[in-house]
Parts: sequence; structure tokens; C-alpha cells
Amino acid sequence: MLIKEDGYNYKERFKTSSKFLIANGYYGYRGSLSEDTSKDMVVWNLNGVYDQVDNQWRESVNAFNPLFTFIKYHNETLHPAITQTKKHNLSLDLTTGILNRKTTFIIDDCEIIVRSRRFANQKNLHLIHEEYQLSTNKPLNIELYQGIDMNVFDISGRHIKKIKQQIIDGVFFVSGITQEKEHPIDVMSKIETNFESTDKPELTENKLLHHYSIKTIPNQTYRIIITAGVIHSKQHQKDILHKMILNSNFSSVINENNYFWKEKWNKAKIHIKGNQEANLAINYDIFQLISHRPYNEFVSIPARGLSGQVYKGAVFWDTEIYMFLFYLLNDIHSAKNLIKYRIHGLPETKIKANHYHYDGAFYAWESQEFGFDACSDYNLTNPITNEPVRTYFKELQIHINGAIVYALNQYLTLSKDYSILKSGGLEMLIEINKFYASFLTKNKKNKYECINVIGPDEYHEHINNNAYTNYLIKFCMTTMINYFEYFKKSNLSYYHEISRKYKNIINKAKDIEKNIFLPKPNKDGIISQFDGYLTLKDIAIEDLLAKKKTENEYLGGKDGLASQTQIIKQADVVLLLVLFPNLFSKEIQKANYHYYKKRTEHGSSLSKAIYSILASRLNEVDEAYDYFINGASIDLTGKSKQYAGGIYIGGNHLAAYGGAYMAVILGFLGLDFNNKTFNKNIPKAFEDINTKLLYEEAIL
Ligand code: IFM
Repeated sequence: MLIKEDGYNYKERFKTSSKFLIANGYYGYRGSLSEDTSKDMVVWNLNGVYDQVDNQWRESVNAFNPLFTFIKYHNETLHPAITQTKKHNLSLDLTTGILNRKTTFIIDDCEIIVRSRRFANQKNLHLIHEEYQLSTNKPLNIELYQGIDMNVFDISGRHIKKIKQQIIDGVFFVSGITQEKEHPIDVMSKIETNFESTDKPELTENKLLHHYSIKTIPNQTYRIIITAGVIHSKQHQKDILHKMILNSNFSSVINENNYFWKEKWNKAKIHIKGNQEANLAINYDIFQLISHRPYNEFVSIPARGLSGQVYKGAVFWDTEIYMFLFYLLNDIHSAKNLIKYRIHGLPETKIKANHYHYDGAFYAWESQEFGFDACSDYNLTNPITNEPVRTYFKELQIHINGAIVYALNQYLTLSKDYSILKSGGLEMLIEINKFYASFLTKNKKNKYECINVIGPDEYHEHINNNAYTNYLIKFCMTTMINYFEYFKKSNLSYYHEISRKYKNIINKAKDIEKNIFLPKPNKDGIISQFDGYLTLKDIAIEDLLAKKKTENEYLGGKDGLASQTQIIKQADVVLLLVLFPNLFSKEIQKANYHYYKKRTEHGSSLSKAIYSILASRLNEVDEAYDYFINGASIDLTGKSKQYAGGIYIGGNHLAAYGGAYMAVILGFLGLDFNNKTFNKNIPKAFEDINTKLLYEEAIL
């Protein structure tokens, strides 16, 4: 349960610091080095706080960096990018959440050894801790600095203004407010040292620093313990944070932290026997999913987790379709928070629907606080010309609504917590269906059609009757009708009340359920991804990729190489088959699996796990394993797309983590939700898999 990396690689440092990210749902802190600065993308990313500067993209906010620590020797700052090292390694211990670092610098024939351990406080979510130690093998005169770096890494403008610094009883305190909503961001840090040396605090280059001049005694350890905290409440809670920091005791926090992880692993660990690589990968994914659990019902989980501002720190359908199952089966309270986050977003969804002249609720493609849609109409740039590219994700990916219904239904099926329906869940369902009802059009044959959308495969825009979307809409209608029926049996007076109030949408839903156009398999068993898809140019992926003019070229959209071909970005029809396993026979599933696998580029990290699940269900277990291991270890191997067009999209791939979990539970273990049975499909690469699942936990 140890993730390790030996040696320092400057070019790969962003990937490395994603891999070693620590988080607790309130924040994420990238696994950068103590001496790194904003150019190394040091990020303390806050969940649920967003800001916009001028007309740039609205994105999540990063706080000041309180773990900034470095050594100067002969006026040179030690850093493995410029200083000779004998050894450098990082290791993340998944059993305790502690990130360890050890570097041996060589200077003037002398060794300076730096060791640190860092972890996110999982109980008091405001706090982060680091122990930093140094020793030398010969006497040296060194300068040691530790403090708060106020040069925050930001993608789209500087978000914190009116920055003030203070030192209160030796505790450093830096505060500021965000540009747009003037939201307070307070960071504090306290340090404890085991050595006697005069501290000469200084403010230099926007850094508030303790400064110690030390004449080292060989092999003696000089230790600093940093306890830092961040708070971003509208009610200024500086005093509370100050108290938390003063009261925090490193060794008790370590014990609490160990206890937290022990409890979590006891529930959530997956044992993949006979395959250490897969075992480590899936448990790394689980580690990150636990670390990203939403800390209350007003936050969710961004697509890149809390690794920074990529994708604007926004929440996508990734959460409901890919990550949700993990929380459902391991941490039902977090699953509930995820649903409630969407319920709280309802007012914003009505504004969006209205903007596009539809009824009901149209959920954000890129959801920020209270469901605000941060998706831009120009969400990509051309990597050659740097020109913005018009994209239609925001207005045409209407399948986002269905993803939320899918998760809600899973939640209800497993938890039986029907109270959520009365506290906004039913309204959400109704408003989503009102949106779909207003979006659909009736054709001459009296069939409802879904015209001008984008399905999960984003490469093909402005398509009609995306199979995934149409079936999902039918599912949304059925789900709503079923929950009305539930109330008919369980609470007749309430049923009468809502039946009267929502008569129109119920009648409409029944009509749509019966009459929506559902693409059927053709004579070869293939379901066309959308109208006309099967007539597009059928080209091999390698041939298409060979035509790329630049490495980061975007293949979709109006001018994209894939648009006029059958090459797709990610699982689409295959996702339909995975989410609705009972819709089609095994033969049809098989035909579509083989057809689409040759045409899927897997240009999204959301794709491979879905192929893995279907492959398992079709007993193609060894292929299932290949898809699984690729997706599950995406951030361990670093094999992921870093750019979409000209836009940086690196960071942590939370949907791939959730997808890997699904691949184990739904694929290898073959959980069938409705029948509560397992149908194991264990690939040759494993001996067996063991895990615990939380099934039908009562919600109090
Ligand atoms: O939600 C996904 C989408 O399906 C593909 N592009 C990236 C998004 C965020 O992960």
C-alpha cells in the first residue's frame, strides 16, 4: 500500500504532484516539494469556492501556501531541479495517508538530508500538517526558511485581493478576499522547532517567512513541525482557526489520522489476490475517492478532484455516473451529500433552462457552487493558432440531467431513504423531466425525437437521437412514474396532492415513456450511436491519428478529424449497455462491444472502465483486465492526455478512479443491483478479489 517514486524529473513534476495529492474533501494539496513555488504548480485547492477575474474563466480558488520551506546554502536555494542529489524519493503510504519525502543533496562534498512527512487532517478538515527535518554529515552554515508563500498558482487570474499579513503570538496569519464575491480566505500557520536559533521573521517577495541561521552539528536532526489551517467562511472565523491551530498537537493528530484510515480501510479495501500492480492501483483509487468525499451537502466532487483549477474546478456528470457507486457502497452519507448538492442547485438549473427557452431544470455541464454553470461557449483553444474554438457542451449535453436521475435512483434503490424525495428529490426529478419534455419534438410518426444534442462521445456535435440519451430520457420518465406509484402505496394523501399538482408532467411522462424513439439494433445487432452514425466514414483509429497535424489537436467539433468518421472519443453505446444491462440480449451486447471497441479512441479517462465492465460481463475477462488496469492506474503511470486542444487538462482523474471501482464491483465481481446477486468474472491476472460492501444501510 505504498506509492513510490525515485529520482526527480523536472518535466514530469506536475504529474508527480498529482499522483501524490493529499485531500480531505475540504481541500486538496498537491504533492509538490516543500521548496517548490507557484511555477511548480504548488496548489492548495479549496472545494466549493469559486471566483472570476474580469472575463476569464470562473474557476476554483487556491489558498496561500503555508508549507513553503527551503534551505539556502551559500546564497543558493536547494532544489533537486538545480542542486546535485544523491537520492530523492517520494512515497505515499495509503494505509495512513502520509506523504514521505527524502532527499540527499550533495554540496561541497557534504550531504544535506531533507526528510518530511505531510498529511491532510481528516477530522479537522481545515488543518494540514507537515514535519520537516534536516541533517548534515558535516558542519555547515545554512539558512532555513519556513512560512507562507502568498504567490498563489492560478490558471485564470489572481483570485485573492486585499492580502494582509500578521503575526499573532508567533502564528503567521495571511488573509484576503476573492475578487468577485469578496469571500474571505484565511490561512494560518504555527511552527514548532526542536532547535535553539533566533527566528528573524521576514516579508520578502510576497512570502512571510521564519528565518533561522543554523550552524549544523553533523548527524543532528533539525525539525520543524508545521500546523497550518485554512478557512473560507463568510463569517470571519479567524479566531476559531487560531484556536484550532494552537490546540493541535502533532502526535495526537497522527494517532487520530491513523485511526481514521484504519476505519476507512476496514470498510473499503479491495484485496486483489495474486496481482500486486492491480491491488495497488485500485486501492490508490479508493484512497483518493475517500480523500475527496464531499464534506457537506453544498459541495460535490470536481472532475479533477481537488488537484487544482483544471476544468474550472467544476463538477461534471463524472460524479453521478462514475464516482457515485463507490460512495453508495462504502459511505452512504457522502452519497447523500452528492445528491443534495444537486438538489440545492435546482434554482440555478431553472435559470439555465429558461435561458435556452426550455422548461424545468437543465443541469450545469460544469457545475460550481449552487449549480452555477461555468462551461464556456468557447471551451477549447486551437493548439496551433491559440484561437478559441466554439463548443456546444453546455447547451447540448443534455444527458447530464439523466445522470443525476440515475444516481438518485441508485441511492433510493439501495438506501431506501425515501425521505430525500420529500426534501427536494422528487421536485428535482419532476423538473428534470419537464426539461426533457420541453426538449423533445414529435415526428410525423408521433414518436418523440431528441434533436440536436451531444452524447457522451463529444467528438460528434449536433446529432439527433443519440441512443444513450434517448434511452436515458425514457428511464427518467419511468423513474418518476415509479416514485409516484411508491407514494400511492405508502402515503395516499401525499400521492393525491402531488398527482393533482403534477398532473400534466405525469401524463406527458407516460406518453414519452411509450412513444420516445429508441434506436434498435440493426440486422448485425449494432445500435447506431445516433441517426446516420453508421453511414459515416469507417476508418481505423491509427489512420485517423496519423493525420493529426499537432500532438494536442482536438479531434471533435466542426473541423475535427473524427467528426465525419465513426471514430468516437469515449464509451457511448457501450455505456448504455453497461448502465442498463437488461435492455439487450448478450448477443447484442457482444456485437456492440466488438463494433465500438475498434472505433473508440478512449480520448477521455471515462472510457476504459466502461469497456472493462462490458468485457467482464461478456466473459472477455482478459480484455476486461487490460482496460481495467489502464484506467485504474492512469495517475500512477501518468499515461493520460495533458491537453485538449490548447487547454491544459492534467490533474487527478477522479472518474477513472470511480470507473475502476465500478469495473471491479460490476465487472469482475458482477454485482447485479436488482437481483442482489454476484456473478464473478475473475481474469487470469488475479487469483481472487475480496471486499466488503455496504448494502441497504439505514439512513438516520
Ligand atoms: O465529463 C467529461 C467528459 O465526458 C469528457 N471530457 C472531460 C469531462 C470531465 O471529465
